[in-house]
Amino acid sequence: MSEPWVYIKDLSEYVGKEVTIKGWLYNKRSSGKIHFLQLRDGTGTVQGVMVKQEVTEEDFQTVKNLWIEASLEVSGIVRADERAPSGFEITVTTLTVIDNPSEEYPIGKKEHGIDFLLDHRHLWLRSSRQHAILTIRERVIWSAREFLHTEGYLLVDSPILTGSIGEGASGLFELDYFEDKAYLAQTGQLYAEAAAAAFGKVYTFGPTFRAEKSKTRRHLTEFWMLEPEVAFYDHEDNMKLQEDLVCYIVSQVLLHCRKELELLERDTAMLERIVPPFYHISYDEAMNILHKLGSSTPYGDDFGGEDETLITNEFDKPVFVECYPKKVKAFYMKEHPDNPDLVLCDDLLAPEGYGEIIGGSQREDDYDKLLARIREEKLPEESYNWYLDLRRYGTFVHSGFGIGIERTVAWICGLNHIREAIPWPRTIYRITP
Ligand code: NSS
Repeated sequence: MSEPWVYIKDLSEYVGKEVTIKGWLYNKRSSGKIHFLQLRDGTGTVQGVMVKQEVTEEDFQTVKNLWIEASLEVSGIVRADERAPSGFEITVTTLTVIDNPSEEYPIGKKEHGIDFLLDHRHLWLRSSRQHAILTIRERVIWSAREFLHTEGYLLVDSPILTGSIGEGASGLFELDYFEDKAYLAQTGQLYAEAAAAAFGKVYTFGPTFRAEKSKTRRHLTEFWMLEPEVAFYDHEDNMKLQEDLVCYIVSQVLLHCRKELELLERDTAMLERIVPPFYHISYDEAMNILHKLGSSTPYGDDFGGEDETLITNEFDKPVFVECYPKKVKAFYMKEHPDNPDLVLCDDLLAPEGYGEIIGGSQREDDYDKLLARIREEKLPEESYNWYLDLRRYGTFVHSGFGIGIERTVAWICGLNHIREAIPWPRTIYRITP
């Protein structure tokens, strides 16, 4: 191979030059004397035009027998072409087959059911749609981390194997740990709180696990969560940080991922609206809205996915629902100073029916109240000794939240199910591939 190996995304720098692309055959069609090869290399797709008279007879015949997803090295001259989706085309000069599959690629042009696609997730990832979604996912993560880094937050990784229950005893994955039991982390929060006492502004980021038997379009058993925690931030400061972070993420996706949003046919007008201020309603107000809209969820319950959808449909931007009843929320949330039945917390609901993408709260910093809550919830007290130390030694007002990466990606991409927002979705029914 004498021509330089280049990536499809960089073709604009090689107009008029001969280059080599290494990749796969995404699609092909022929019109007797010309083959049109759709080539992809992970950075983009480009059409290779192979004219019978301009290549060897052998290369021309070879293409006739190629299956979709054959791996190839294709050399040719780069031409600017306004009609081509990428803006470029390659006039093929030579072609080397690395591997021509011995059978037809299982994912074809016909519509496949979702189970078939999920069973073939390892191949489905090669589609341009999945490429667009995962490119946006990467931008969501990158921009969130960039925002926090720039604002002086320290990333403090939290363990996945833990001995303390983070959110609640239901929904735990439990495993044998030598002579003992361990849990897969539901959250990094408790560790983030310890880190906030050490370093002030911190966040954790990693996979988290919930053994919830929820079959909804919003639930995975393994999902990625980014959890900032800030010393001396109260409930209000906490919501402001959430608003700023979400606005930054959306603005960065709009700035860098136009092509991907277009491919997904996402209505970007709805995303352009994502600027401060977001709406704020109390749990009580949310209940009133729901009851007016005919929901039968009783006062005092947590909202289901359908309730959240109903609420968000009333707003054209994200909405914070604040101060839920204590009994439906986790043990660590701070009791409301004016009403001991409520806690200082917020759920941030994304618009267009998407619902909760963030759960956050001010933390209970009073030793006695926190211990009482641990006992009320019948959590194993001994495993919270270290957590209670944070209230024994220099307790402090602090707040934080968790933003679910997949729910955020599903919303920004306009997906109707969360399973496409993660490369390898895990749900109650799926642990492979
Ligand atoms: O349970 S949360 O509401 N809150 C926490 O875990 C806190 N410990 C976070 C904190 O304050 N540091 O979950 C937070 C977010 C929630 O809003 C969703 O976006 C996402 O995590 N989440 C999920 N995504 C996908 N699947 C499931 N099952 C799921 N559960 C929560």
